[in-house]
Amino acid sequence: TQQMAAAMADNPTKPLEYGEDNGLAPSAGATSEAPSRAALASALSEVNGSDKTGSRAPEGHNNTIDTLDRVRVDSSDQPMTTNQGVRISDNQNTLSAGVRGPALLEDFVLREKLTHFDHERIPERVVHARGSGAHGYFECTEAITDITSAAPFQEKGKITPLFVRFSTVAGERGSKDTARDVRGFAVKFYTDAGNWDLVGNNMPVFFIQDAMKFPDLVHAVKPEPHHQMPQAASAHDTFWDFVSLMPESTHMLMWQMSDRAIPRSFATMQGFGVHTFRFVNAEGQATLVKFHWLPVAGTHSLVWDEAVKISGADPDFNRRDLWERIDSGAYPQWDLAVQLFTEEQADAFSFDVLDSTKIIPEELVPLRTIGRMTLNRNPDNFFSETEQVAFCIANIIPGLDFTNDPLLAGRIHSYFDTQLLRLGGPNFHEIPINAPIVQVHNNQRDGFHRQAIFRGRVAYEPNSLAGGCPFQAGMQGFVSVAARNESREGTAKVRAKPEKFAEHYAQARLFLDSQTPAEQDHIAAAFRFELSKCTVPAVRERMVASLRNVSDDLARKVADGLGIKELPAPMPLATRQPPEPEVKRSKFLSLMARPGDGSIAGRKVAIVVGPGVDGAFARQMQQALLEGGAVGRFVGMHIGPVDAGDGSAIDADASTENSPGFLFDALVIPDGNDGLKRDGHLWEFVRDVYRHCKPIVAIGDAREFVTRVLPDGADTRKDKALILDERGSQGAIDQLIQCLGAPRDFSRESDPPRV
Ligand code: HDE
Repeated sequence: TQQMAAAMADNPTKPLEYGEDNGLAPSAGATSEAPSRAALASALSEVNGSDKTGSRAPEGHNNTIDTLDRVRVDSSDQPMTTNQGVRISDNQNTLSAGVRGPALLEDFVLREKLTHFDHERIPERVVHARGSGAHGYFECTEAITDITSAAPFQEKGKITPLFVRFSTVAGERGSKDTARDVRGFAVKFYTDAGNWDLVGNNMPVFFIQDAMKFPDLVHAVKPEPHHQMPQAASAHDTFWDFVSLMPESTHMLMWQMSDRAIPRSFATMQGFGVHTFRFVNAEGQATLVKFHWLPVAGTHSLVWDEAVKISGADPDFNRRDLWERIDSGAYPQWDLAVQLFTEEQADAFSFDVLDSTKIIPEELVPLRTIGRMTLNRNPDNFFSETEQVAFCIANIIPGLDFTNDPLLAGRIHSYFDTQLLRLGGPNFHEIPINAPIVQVHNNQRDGFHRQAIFRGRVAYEPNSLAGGCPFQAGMQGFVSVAARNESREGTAKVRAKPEKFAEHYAQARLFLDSQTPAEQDHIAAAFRFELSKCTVPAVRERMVASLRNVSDDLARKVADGLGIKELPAPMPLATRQPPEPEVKRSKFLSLMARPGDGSIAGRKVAIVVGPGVDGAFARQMQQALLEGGAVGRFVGMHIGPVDAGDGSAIDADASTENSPGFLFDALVIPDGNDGLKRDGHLWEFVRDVYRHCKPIVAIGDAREFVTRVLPDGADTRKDKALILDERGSQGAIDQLIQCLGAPRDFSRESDPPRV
């Protein structure tokens, strides 16, 4: 697997694209030890039985995604051509009748170039427009053949290639990464039984119970139609008007107002399949299942003030982080865990497992880890891969099936439908990033942009002229589970929901009560912020009335922040006798519950280097961080060489102007550094990093500077993330590394922030 991981990260053309020879190659930890293409091919076929003939690969193995190599283009050492492959002699001047004469219609080079340009844009996704993608693989760590015949889970050690796209939901394609929003977490498994798309989010529930409400929800959260504001934000009247009238969204609102809506990194967020699905074994027996992705790096988020500032300084914050993690070899990883349960168990729950506004508390059904996903290769081309990838919840494989979740039903329709417009016709499955690694055989023909050349005169079935091929696979193919009519009340046509769907608040309470006090404060502050942006008082009050059904304490805090003196009456409940919940407080719902493995991989630290800096310490710190997979960047008053105190030069690759402190996970100010202390940016660095509860290291004379800049009442003795030490001490480096790998300690926080 190690070999496999390294092999799949290889892109043999990359060095040339970056111009490795002229020193433009990415420096920090560029993907190392890339084996040759031949080595890759043999490693893959050894591990997976790579097989492009379209027949099934040997049992327990699967084909590979190296089919993409067919379409990868490397233009180094190549002359420029038209789209017809005709070499272009001059790419500067239009063909004209004389140097000052009119352009000629016959200039097919110009016309092709402009026409292609004119058609370069495709519609962005109607939701989840802004996304970032990566290639990787799934490794099965526990075969569950007794439960499912789904290809990826048939053998321990089996590798399945995949492509992942993370996204925000409301913002447009060019919007910021750190909006307060749900994140999409969509995984396309290229299995040897066809493509399986697990199209999930970083939150386990959704705003609505029925697909019928989806267009309303999206219209409410998107920029308001008259003036197209605000971009990538839910803090406006129409969103809160809608959700305050839809009590079923309350549980999701708790998640959305929590720090999960501003993840530090895609690599530090959980993913969820949200709906209840079915696993089906070879005997056709079904087990209900919920899918969870658990980040190996743990769950870590930003704080709101930080997210707001980052969105200005680096709107690509999460995208850049993902790219750099992969490029530097700090491959993001997640365990795939499942909750497995029976229909009988589901019947007994106080909530309905077909209701996507409910979780199944892990206390009721524990997680079982069955594999691990590793993202180890950046796309070669954003448009071809990340933009054109088409996820579809209907893409499932034998061993899986749906349930009657009414939200899921709408999704099964919607994803395929939307791609028809976005990707221009019914053949988008042939776009390389979407193509399965198994050969497609059917009698579908024609349509825009058809790539496959089907041979023969037969495009129908039954036939005798082609020997009956392609033939139906029968029980070898996808078979829907027969017993999946969960409608206990009969099958007469209705527009209605089961009774348990009418309870909307118990799990919102469960979530809130399971958070740490600091997280609860962040939730209250988020509600306050969002509702304070609403201009219609009735909307604010209605939302507070709804919150009273979750917690009077929360409602009071929010009301205080909005200047509402008297709490409105609680919103009437939709059910008179809400069922008693099984779990009222869960160990698993706080971000602190899964701090990760303590690794600092992928973290970024600013090491401040002004003239006279203790260069030996700065370098030692950088080296120690690098060994842990983190990046220590030398930040100077300007980029370029800085004279260290020992007469050497340190090369600053960032400046206090171009890389503000809030972009980093920690700040290190070594001893010496005189000039920098007169740089107002550095004062802001310290204040922001302190306010956002991130570690600060100050050595020697930097200690006095830092304590002067900190707000009144800052605790300089007990605060473990405030590391003030003597010059020459060794402890500071280890202390920083420990703090960096741990969740933030929010005890520094006050609301409002201290002066
Ligand atoms: Fe989506 N959703 N969705 N959604 N969704 C889309 O498909 C839709 C829902 C999710 O990176 C669209 O290709 C309906 C839940 C992700 O390309 C569209 C309903 C969950 C992505 C669509 C939902 C999701 C999408 C827009 C309610 C979490 C991005 C472009 C019935 C489990 C995938 C596209 C990517 C994208 C429809 C609700 C996740 C229009 C109708 C619940 C991660 O088809």
